[in-house]
Amino acid sequence: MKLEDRDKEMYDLIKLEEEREEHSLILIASENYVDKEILEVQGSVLTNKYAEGYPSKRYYSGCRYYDDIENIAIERAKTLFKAEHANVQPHSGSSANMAVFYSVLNFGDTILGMDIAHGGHLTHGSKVSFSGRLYKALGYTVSKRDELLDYDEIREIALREKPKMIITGASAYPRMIDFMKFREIADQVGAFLMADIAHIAGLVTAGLHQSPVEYADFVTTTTHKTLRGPRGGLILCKKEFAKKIDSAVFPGIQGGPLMHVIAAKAVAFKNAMSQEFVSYQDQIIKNAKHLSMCMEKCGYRIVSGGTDNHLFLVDLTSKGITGNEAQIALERSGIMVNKNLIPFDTKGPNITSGIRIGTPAVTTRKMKEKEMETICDLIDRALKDVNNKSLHLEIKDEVKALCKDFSLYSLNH
Ligand code: DSN
Repeated sequence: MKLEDRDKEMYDLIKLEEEREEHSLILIASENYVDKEILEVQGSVLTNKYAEGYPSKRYYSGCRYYDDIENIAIERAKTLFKAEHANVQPHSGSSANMAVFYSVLNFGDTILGMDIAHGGHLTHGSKVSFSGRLYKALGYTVSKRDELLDYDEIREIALREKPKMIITGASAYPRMIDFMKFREIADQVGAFLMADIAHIAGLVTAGLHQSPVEYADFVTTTTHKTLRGPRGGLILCKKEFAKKIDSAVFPGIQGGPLMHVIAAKAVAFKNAMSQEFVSYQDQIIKNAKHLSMCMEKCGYRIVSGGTDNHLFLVDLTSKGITGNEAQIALERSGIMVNKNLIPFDTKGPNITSGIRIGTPAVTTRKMKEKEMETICDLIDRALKDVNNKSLHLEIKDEVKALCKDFSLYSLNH
């Protein structure tokens, strides 16, 4: 029996979501559209099996093909990132980060990560996450002067506080990160270095952002952002930490691996080795730079003056609107962004003074600089009158027409 007949309620919601994705401009920096084969693999029979353990060391029978699948995923991850060891089992980026902490830290140890209000992630030491509750978490910020990472200041904090682990990587930082400098700082204080490249993983594999693999003891990432794979996590590390990482993931913090997701990760890693993927990453950056420049021309202040990667932050203060108001007005217009704190924000995380805009998903639709100009115009019109619902409905129709020319269904990637 088909889903439509068996559970019409759920079938209808999925169809509605398909329509939303097809007809919206997705500018949420952490989202993307996966290839059809990723959907196929994730929807396969591989979802049926328990495969606790690792290849050749499973706890259940019947894992013959799963060993091959996981080995392929591991080998591809190692090749793609030029890493000594890969663990492909983390269910998410948060699990990957948790496993790294669990592998070499004791509860109560000091960690130093990027403050979430300045672009860091929840799991880099926020008080509301396990990372800030189980460990003594300290944060570094961007500089007030230029809104960039200030490596001298990070060094000062590290020398003073002597963290056992330094965390680099961000969820909302529009500039390149110098992982070599972080390594130097970590070495000066004898700290482990973990680089969370969830956002920039695709740029890293394409050679468009410095790779942390050579510098960091641990590299974590999600597989679904710029990397355009299934929703999941990955840990890369030096050989010396391989055993510790594997046992921290299983049985440390997880039970059975999601083998359908691991197979889909392997497919994504293979896709990421292609020249087409490198060109895609290059276009993501070109689009982000162009869109941020267009918005600047329209009078929006761009945090740090622009972007080097796939995202940028817009400070809405001078426009007299909050990030929350902007998010709502844009969603009504068929444009998806997220409200985001800007450095030294005076508003809270539910209101914010800014929005975060990213170009991975629209670039997957094959949109280029010309479309970024159209998108800028659509955003600007919607934000000029955040309470004008009929205007937003008009814009939504224009968004739909633009999306039709770049239909997801016609994509052959
Ligand atoms: N929630 C993700 C983001 O949007 O950046 C990070 O995990």
